[in-house]
Amino acid sequence: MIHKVVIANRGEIALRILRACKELGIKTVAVHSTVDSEALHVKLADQSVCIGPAPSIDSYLNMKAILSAAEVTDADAIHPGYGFLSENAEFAEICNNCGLTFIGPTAENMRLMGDKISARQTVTAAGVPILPGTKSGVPSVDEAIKIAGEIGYPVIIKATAGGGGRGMKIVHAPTSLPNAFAAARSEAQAGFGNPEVYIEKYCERPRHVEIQILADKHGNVIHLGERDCSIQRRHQKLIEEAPCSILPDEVRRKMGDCAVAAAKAVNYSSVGTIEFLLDADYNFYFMEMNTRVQVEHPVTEMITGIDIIKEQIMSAAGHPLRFKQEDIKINGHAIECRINAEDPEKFTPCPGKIDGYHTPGGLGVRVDSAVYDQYKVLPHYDSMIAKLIVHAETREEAIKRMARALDEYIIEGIKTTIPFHQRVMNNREFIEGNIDTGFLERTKL
Ligand code: MV4
Repeated sequence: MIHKVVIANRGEIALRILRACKELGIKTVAVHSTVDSEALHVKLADQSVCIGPAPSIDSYLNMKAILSAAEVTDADAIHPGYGFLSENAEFAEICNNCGLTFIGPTAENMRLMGDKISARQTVTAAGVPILPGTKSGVPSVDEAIKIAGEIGYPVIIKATAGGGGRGMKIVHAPTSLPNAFAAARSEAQAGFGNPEVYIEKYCERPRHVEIQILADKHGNVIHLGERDCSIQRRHQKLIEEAPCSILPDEVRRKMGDCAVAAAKAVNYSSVGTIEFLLDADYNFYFMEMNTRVQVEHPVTEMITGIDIIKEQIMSAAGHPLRFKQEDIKINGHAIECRINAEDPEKFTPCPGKIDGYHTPGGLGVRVDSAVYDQYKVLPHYDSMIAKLIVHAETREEAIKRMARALDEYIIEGIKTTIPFHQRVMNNREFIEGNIDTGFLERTKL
C-alpha cells in the first residue's frame, strides 16, 4: 500500500487529492512555490516543502526539487494532478526508477497516446472509429495538398506531438493550405518541440464528448460514462456536464465500448479520458486520450457516486478494480462551471485579493476550490479559482440549481466569470441542449 504521497500540484486539485488521501489513511506532503506558502493545500497537508520560486518552470515543473521533497519526507508516491508534470513520461519513468509510485499511467501509456498519429493507428486497430486522415506525418506542402484533395475540404492540420487543440489549423480550400501548413509546423515546433503535423477531415460544429476510464494494473478496464464538454472558448473548457443530454443509448453503449477498447489497446492503467467528436448524425470519432485526471472529473463522480481520485490511488497501489462495468449506474445529471478570476466579458486574467467570500450550499451543490476570504489570487498561475458543481435528478433541475448556486456565490475584490455562467444558465439554446463546440462563438449571451 501507499503510505505517504507528495502532491505535485497546487490549487483546487491539490486539495482534492489531499482529501482523497486523508480518507484513505495516507499521509500527505504539499509542495509549493515561495509565493504559495499561504495556500490551503500547504496548510492542510501533514507536511510541506518549498520547491522553488514563483515561475512554474522553477517550482511545480521542477522535477529534481519535487523528487528531493519526496526523498526528505520519506514519501513513497507522487500524485501529479493535472497540468504541470502530469503527462510527462520522463517524470513518470524517473519516479518509478527512484522507487516512487507515480500515481498515473505508465510512461509507455503516455508515449503511445502522446503521439497523436500512433494513437490514431493503435485505436483503429482496436476497432475504434477515426476521421479520414493521414496514417503518418505529412512532410511537405505538396504532399499536404495531395492528401487534402483526397480527403476533401475542409481539413484540419494538427501537430503529431500536440493535443488540446493548440496549434490546429482549419483549411477550407487548397489556396490557403501552404500558409496554414507552414504556420502549423512552426507552431508545432515552438509549442511541442516537434514540427511534424498530420491532416484530418474537418468535422463542422461537433460536440466534444469524452468517456472517463478507470483501469487497474491487472488489465481490467471499465468506463464511467460520458461528459459533454462542448461549452469552450479558445480550447478552454468553461462548462462541462454529464451525461451528454442528446446521446442515444445505443451510441452511448458503443462509445463506452470503444473507449474501453482504446484503453485496452495500450494496456492502460490508472484513470484516463478518451475524447471523441460527435457529429450532428451521432457519428463519433476518436480524437485523443488524456492520460491524467481531468479538471471536469467531478461531474462524473456526481452521477456515478465513485471517488475517481481514490480509485486512481488504489489502482496505483496495485489493487484490482472494485467495480465491474455492470456495477456502474448513472444517476441524474451534473453540471460544472469553472469560475475563473477573469473579466467576465473579455476573459482577461484579473488576479488580486479576495475581499468578501461566501460559498453556496444546499442539496446537490459542491464547490471544489482552494481560495478563501482575503486570499490573494496570484498572477503566476492558471486563473481558475473554483469549480462549482451541481447534481440533480434532471438536466433542467441541474440548470436551475446551478443558476441558484451562482446567485449565492459571493466573491468580492476581484472580477470572476460568475456573471458569464449566469448568462449561459439563462440562455435558451443552452437550456434546450442545443450546444456544440461553436456555441460560444455564435451566441450573443
Ligand atoms: C477536430 C475538430 C474538427 N474536426 N478535429 C479540439 C481539441 C482537440 N482535442 C481536437 N479538437 C478538435 N478537433 C477534426 N478533424 C474540432 C475540434 C475542436 C475545435 C476546433 C476548432 C475550434 C474549437 C474547437 C473546439 C472543440 C473541438
